[in-house]
Formats: sequence, C-alpha cells, structure tokens
Amino acid sequence: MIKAILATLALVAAPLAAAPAFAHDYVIGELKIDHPWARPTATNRQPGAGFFAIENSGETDQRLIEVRPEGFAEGIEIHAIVEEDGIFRMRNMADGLVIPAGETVALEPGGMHLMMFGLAEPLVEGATPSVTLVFEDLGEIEVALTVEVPQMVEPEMDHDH
Ligand SMILES: [Cu+2]
Repeated sequence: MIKAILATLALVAAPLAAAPAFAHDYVIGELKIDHPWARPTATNRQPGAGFFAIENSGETDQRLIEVRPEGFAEGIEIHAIVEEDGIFRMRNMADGLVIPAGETVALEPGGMHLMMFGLAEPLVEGATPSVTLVFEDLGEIEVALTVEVPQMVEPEMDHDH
C-alpha cells in the first residue's frame, strides 16, 4: 500500500515524459481546452478515462458543469482523487470543475479525470470519440478525445465502481 501511494504521488508530481502524439486544442470564450485525450480500454465493460487541460486567460472564474458523451458512452462524470485513511479513492465532482481566472486546471493521469461509463465499444487507439463540455456561463463546445497510449508507466488505480 505504501509503495502504491508513493508511486501515485510520484506520478502526480512528475511531468509527462513525452509530448503528445497529436496536439490539438479548442477555444471557447477566454478558455482554451488543450489536447483532450483518452486512454485505450481492453473491453467496453471497463470505464474509460479522459484528460485535458483548460486554461482560463480571462478575468472571470469559469465552471465546467457537465460533460456529455456524443453517442459512444452512457454517461460521464468528472472525478477527483481523494485520500481517505491512506487509501486513494475517486469522487464525483457533483458541483462541477472551477477554472479560476488566470489559471490552468489539468485533468491528467493520477489526478482529476473524466470517467466514461457504459462504453458502446472499447476505446481503441486512434479513435476520436466526441464529448460536449458544458460551461455554466459560456455554453457548450464539442471536442474530440484522441485515444492514445500514455507515454509513461502508471500504477493501476482502483476503479471500484
Ligand atoms: Cu474515476
């Protein structure tokens, strides 16, 4: 357990080892959504995990209140990782994700992520499933997640839901 925790901490602290294979970004208002991607899944019964960074260059805090899958999954939650009694668990961020003015919020392996439930098919490398991000003040934007293999070794996380 200690080993797993240390590995997770190292993961959170470590920068990504390599640049993404295919960088792409989207702009809505003063927000830039940088390189949305998802990890491949072996089957459609395991949940998918998606990641991106959102940069807020405006002077107003923004809130991501919903992420909708476009056909490829039944539902998506925004998860944070919290520690309870030495065990790391995932928690649904029911109030959404705030991107403070002038800051960048990153969803990345070992930290916050999109969890995509009820996949119609496994996520295979090279696929580009779309999700719609819904912001409280700015409205909606559809972005494509590129399915790709992460460029670093990661510890297995406990996906017990
Ligand atoms: Cu999760």
